[in-house]
Amino acid sequence: MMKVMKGIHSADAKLTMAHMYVAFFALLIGATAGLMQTLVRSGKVTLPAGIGYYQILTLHGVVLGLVLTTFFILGFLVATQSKTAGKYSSGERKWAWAGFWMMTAGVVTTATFILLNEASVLYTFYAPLKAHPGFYIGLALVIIGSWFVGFVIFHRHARWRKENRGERTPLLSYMAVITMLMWQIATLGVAATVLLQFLPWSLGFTETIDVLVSRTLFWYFGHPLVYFWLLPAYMAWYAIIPKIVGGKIFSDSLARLSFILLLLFSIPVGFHHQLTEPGIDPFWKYLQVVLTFLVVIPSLMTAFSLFATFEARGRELGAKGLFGWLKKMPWKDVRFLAPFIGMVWFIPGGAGGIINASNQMNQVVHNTIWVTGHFHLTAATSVILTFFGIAYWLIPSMTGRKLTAKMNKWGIIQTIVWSVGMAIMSGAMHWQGLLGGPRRSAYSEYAGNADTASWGAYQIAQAIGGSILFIGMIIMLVIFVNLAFFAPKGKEEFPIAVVGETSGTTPKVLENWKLWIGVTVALILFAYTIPFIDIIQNAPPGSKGFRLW
Ligand code: HAS
Ligand code: CU
Repeated sequence: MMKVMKGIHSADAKLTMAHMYVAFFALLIGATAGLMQTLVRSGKVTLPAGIGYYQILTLHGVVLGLVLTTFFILGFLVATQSKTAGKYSSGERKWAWAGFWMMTAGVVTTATFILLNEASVLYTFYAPLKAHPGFYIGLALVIIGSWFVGFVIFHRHARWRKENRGERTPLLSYMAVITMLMWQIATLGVAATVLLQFLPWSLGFTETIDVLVSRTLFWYFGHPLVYFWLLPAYMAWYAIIPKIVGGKIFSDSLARLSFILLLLFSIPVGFHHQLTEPGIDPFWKYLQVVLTFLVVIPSLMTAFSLFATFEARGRELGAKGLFGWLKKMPWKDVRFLAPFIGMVWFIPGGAGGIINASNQMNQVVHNTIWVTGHFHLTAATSVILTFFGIAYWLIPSMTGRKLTAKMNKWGIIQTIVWSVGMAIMSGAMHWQGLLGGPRRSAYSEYAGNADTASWGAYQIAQAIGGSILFIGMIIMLVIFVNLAFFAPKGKEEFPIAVVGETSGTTPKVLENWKLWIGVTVALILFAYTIPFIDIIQNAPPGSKGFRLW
C-alpha cells in the first residue's frame, strides 16, 4: 500500500515535483539568458565564445515562455486536482508520466539545437526563418506530451462526476479542466503548422512555405498561450488566496463563469497580434479586436471578485471604508504578498494590453520594445510572482517539509527585488518603445543615428533592471532548493478556500461541457473560416527558407 501524506497522495506529489524540477531549472537557464540580452543591448558588453544574441534570445523565450510555464502549470494542476478531486488511478498516473517524459525529451531536443546554433529563430519561430528539423520535432514532442497530461486531467474530473452524481464539482478541478481544454484546442493550431508546414519544409520535402498561413496558425495558438499562463494564476487568486487571507471564495459561480468566458474568447482573437500584417482583410481584424475586448471582461470580473474577497475579509476584521482592508492583510506572509504584488502589477499590465489591442495605437507600439515591456509585466511579473507565491507552500507540502520563518523572509525579499527590477526594466522598455525603439534586435548604432543613441539611457536602465532580476532569480532558486531538499520535515498547509455564504447555488449549466465546447468551436469557426480561406486563395508564392544567423 502506498502511504497517504502531505495532503495529497505521495505518488501524485512525486509527479508534481518532477514537473517542478524541470520548471525551476528552466528558470535558471532562461533568466541567465535574459540578463545577457539586457547587457548586450546596452552596447557595453559583447557575448563571448561566438554565442549569438538571437541564439540566447531564442533560448530565453523558449525556456521561459514554453518550458518553465508549461511544466510549472501541469505540476500545479496535477497537485490541485489530486488534492480536491482525489488521487489519480494508477492508469491515469502512467499516462501522465508518459506525457512528462515525452515533454522532457522534447525540451532536451529543442534546447540542443538552439545551443548548437541551428535554430536561432526566436520563440515565435516565424517563417521564413528556417531552423533545423530537430527544433520543430522537439516542440512537437512537448505539445503532444502535454496533451497526455491534459487528457488525464479530463479523465479524473469525469471520474469524480460519475462517483458524485449531481454534486458541484471541486472548483480547482473544474478550472484545471477549462485551462487544459483551452490549451488542447489552441495547440491544434501550432501542431498543424509545425507538422504540416515547418517539418516537411525544414526536412527538404517541400521547397517553400506559406508565411501568412504559418503566422496565422501560430497566433491562433499564441494568444490562448498567454491565457494558459494566466489561468493557473487566476486559480490561485480565486481559490487559494482567500484561504491565505483567512476569508472565503466570494462567488463560486462568478469564478466558473469567468473561466467559461476565458475559454470562449481566448482563442478567436489571434489577429490582434497580426494587425499590421498585410493579407488579412480589415473587417476580420476588426471583428477579432471586438472579441479581444470581450476577453477583457472576465479579467475585470476577476478584479471585482478579488476586491470583494479582500474587502469582506477586511470588514470581518474591523476595517472601515473602501480601502481599510489594506491594513488588515497578512503582509508578512509571502504566500500572500507575492501573488498580491502580482495582482497590483496586472493593473498596468492589463491596461497596456488594451492599448495594444486598440488598432490605431497598435500601429505605434507594434514591433517596438513596448510590447516586450507589456509581457514582462503580465507574464514575467503577475503570473510569475503568483507562481513563486504558489511554490512557497506547494513545494514543501509536496516534499513533506515546512516553509520556515527564515525562508518566508527571503521570499519577501525576493518579491521586492523582483518587483523593483521589473519596474525599472519594464518601465524603460515601455518608454523606449513609445520612442520607436525596436524589439527583437541586438545592439546597433544604425550608422550613428541620433535616435538610436538617445535610447542609450533606456538600455542602461534595462540592464540595471535585468541585473536586479538576475539576483531575484538566484534568491528564488535558493528558496526552491531549500524547500525541496533541506527545509525541516513537517506538514505544510495546502491552502484551499471554501465557498462563502454569499455565493449562492452554482447553476448546472456551467458544467455543460458539450454546450461550452460547442460555443467555443462555433466562435473559432466564425472568426477564422472566411479570413483563412481568403488567405489561402490569395496567397502569394511561398517563400524559401532563410538562415540569418
Ligand atoms: Fe498581451 C502581446 C493584448 C493580457 C502576454 N501579450 C503580448 C505578448 C505576450 C503577451 C507574451 O492586442 C507578445 C507576443 C509576441 O511575442 O509578439 N494582452 C492583450 C490584452 C490583454 C493581454 C487585451 N498579455 C496578456 C496577458 C499575458 C500577455 C495576461 C501573459 C500572461 N498583448 C495584447 C496585444 C498584443 C499583446 C494586442 C500584440 C501586440 C503587438 O502589436 O505585437 C488583456 O487580457 C488584459 C486584461 C487585464 C486586465 C487587468 C485586470 C486586473 C486584475 C488585477 C486586480 C488587482 C487587485 C489588486 C485586486 C483588464 C485582475 C489591487 C490592489 C490595489 C492596492 C489597487
Ligand atoms: Cu494576445
